[in-house]
Amino acid sequence: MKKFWNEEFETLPLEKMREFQGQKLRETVQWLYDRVPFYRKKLDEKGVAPGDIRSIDDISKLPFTVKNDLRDNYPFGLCAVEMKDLVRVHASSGTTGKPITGPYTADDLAQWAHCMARELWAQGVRSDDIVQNAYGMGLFTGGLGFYLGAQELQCCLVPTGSGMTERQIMLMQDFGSTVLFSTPSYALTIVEKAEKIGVDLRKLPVRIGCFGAEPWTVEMRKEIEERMGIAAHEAYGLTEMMGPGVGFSCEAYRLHLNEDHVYPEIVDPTTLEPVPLGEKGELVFTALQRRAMPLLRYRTRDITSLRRVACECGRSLVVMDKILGRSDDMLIISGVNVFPSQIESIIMEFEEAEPQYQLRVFKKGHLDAMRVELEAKPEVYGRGADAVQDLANRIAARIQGVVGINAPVEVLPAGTIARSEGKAKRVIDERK
Ligand code: DLL
Repeated sequence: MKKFWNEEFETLPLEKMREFQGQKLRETVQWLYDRVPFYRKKLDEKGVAPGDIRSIDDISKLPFTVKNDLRDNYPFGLCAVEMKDLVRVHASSGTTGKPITGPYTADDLAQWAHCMARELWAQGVRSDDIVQNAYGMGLFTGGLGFYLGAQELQCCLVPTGSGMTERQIMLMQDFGSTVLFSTPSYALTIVEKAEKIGVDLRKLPVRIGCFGAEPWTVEMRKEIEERMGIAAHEAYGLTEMMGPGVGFSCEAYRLHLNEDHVYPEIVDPTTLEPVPLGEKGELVFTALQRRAMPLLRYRTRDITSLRRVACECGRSLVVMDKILGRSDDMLIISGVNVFPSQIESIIMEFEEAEPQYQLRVFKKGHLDAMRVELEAKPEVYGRGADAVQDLANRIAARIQGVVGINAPVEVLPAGTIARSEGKAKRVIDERK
């Protein structure tokens, strides 16, 4: 039984990997210099010629790319190929204005399928699986990206898309789905609905979940695993780099990056200097093999760290820690940096709390303040108002102790917090 989808690259020794990355970087820089005026100008300004890129270490000579560069060149200004050579365009909406486009050549699409196949294989998906794809199908890369992977493995794909949760559960029962693809928050919505209508998902054939597209804590993973009776795996990616397929968790639940396709760096978001392995900073990616719109040193805004680990799964691919949050989601409450995921971890420590929460950010004088809203398990409400208030007080005290901020906690009536069908909205900004 083969252990890896692509043994050569998934287990390539570091030195060989770096050699390969260097060669691909050189090709990509030349490709962009010859075809994309934006990059030619940027490289000229830095005084860097494609020939100066001799090894992967030379990446530090290259300019960064930021989200605004994509917006300014919307929709296809950064494309390195003609429109006739594109076979697909995805896009991500973001919060404001024009979307970010993700164009693919036929070869880019094949690479994407390959990266997705590595992921699904590592997570235990096989050709006899019935996979229910509940990621949004459309411009979002989740649905069609996972479709490509499932196709590559020749699974039986059920493209439900997200939403219509009762129907998801019915199909899961009727078709005997063995794998679920969705965001973690939507998986939780499915669990909750199933419990409500009296369906025990743990008794169904579903055994693997491939969840991603938003931050979630280890505690949240365990909760979903227990309530669904599955192994909950992780997918990481972004539209600008292909979509899902950038990183995937293995049997040891470590998230490996496909670093032969996307070269990762961690930099200090203010100085843009690289930080040492294991230290937190902003994740930056360079596309090494793409042709339609490869980006150089793209600042993702995601905050995490990288590690070189002798992983028991046998992969040598670099390991990425959980995404703590995005630098633009980072809240500064009474001078303390707070990521929603830190609050999630604390809430999940409390058995009486549901894993449903929202952070409301508002102005208190000149400073930002935050209120935490969550729901309690039904039995807590049964114990009366004092029990509900007591839970709120204990969570607030724990947040004070761990994060060091004074944030009021409100336990809302069951079902008040909007349930997610895609990416959950955790922060409600009332500052404007
Ligand atoms: O979310 C691609 C994707 C689809 C990944 C399905 C995994 C599964 P975008 O919509 O462009 O692409 O959003 C990218 O989502 O920069 C992170 O902030 C966040 N994100 C994605 N995966 C994870 C994850 C898709 N596993 C942005 N953990 C990224 C934390 C994640 N954040």
